[in-house]
Amino acid sequence: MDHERIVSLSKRMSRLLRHAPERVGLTLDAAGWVPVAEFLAATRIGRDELDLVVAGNDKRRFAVERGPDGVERIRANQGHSVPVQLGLAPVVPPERLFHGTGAAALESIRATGLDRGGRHHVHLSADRATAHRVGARRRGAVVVLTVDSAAMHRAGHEFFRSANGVWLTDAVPPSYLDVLGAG
Ligand code: HQG
Repeated sequence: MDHERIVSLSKRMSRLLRHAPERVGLTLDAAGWVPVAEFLAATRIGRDELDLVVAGNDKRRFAVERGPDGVERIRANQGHSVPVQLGLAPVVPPERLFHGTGAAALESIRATGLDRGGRHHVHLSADRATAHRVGARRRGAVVVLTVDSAAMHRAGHEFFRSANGVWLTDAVPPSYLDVLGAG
């Protein structure tokens, strides 16, 4: 399977497992899982294709495992807009985290901080380079904001780390953002 096909399948799988399972008649369980067999039947994706997407995914967007009932299941590791409980335990964040975005969002972010929009959490990166890649998906110039995650944590904000290393938190108030030093 060529790279383009893998990327397009991965996007389709993300859409279904994070945002719109009902589009192919699927229902996710409370933690976002769906049996692999059901997923394959509903999407007409082949088993080999699914394995390639899951194993070859640059960001480990999907998890496949056997549930307590022995049934093999799949879910997206993060990024949902449908209500799911990923069951992540709060963890102590590093001193600083990063958020990459487009210059057009800066003014609004300065005023209100980072909000989670349609997703469950604000997504933060552990390093600048990753944040830059996330921001590069936006139109226009990329800006990388530094988040004072240590201070947020001291003030009682909870942080989670998804299975693929994305840092998640509810919201980042403007006072914890270094927007001036963005770049
Ligand atoms: C922006 C990718 C104006 C925010 C990545 C972002 C990530 C504001 C956009 C994951 C704002 C939301 C998530 C405010 C936030 N005013 N704009 N107050 N607060 N924004 O796609 O972080 O490929 O929901 O800067 O690796 O870009 O999907 O979030 O630009 O982990 O696996 O609102 O997506 O992973 O956009 O990306 P998104 P994101 P995947």
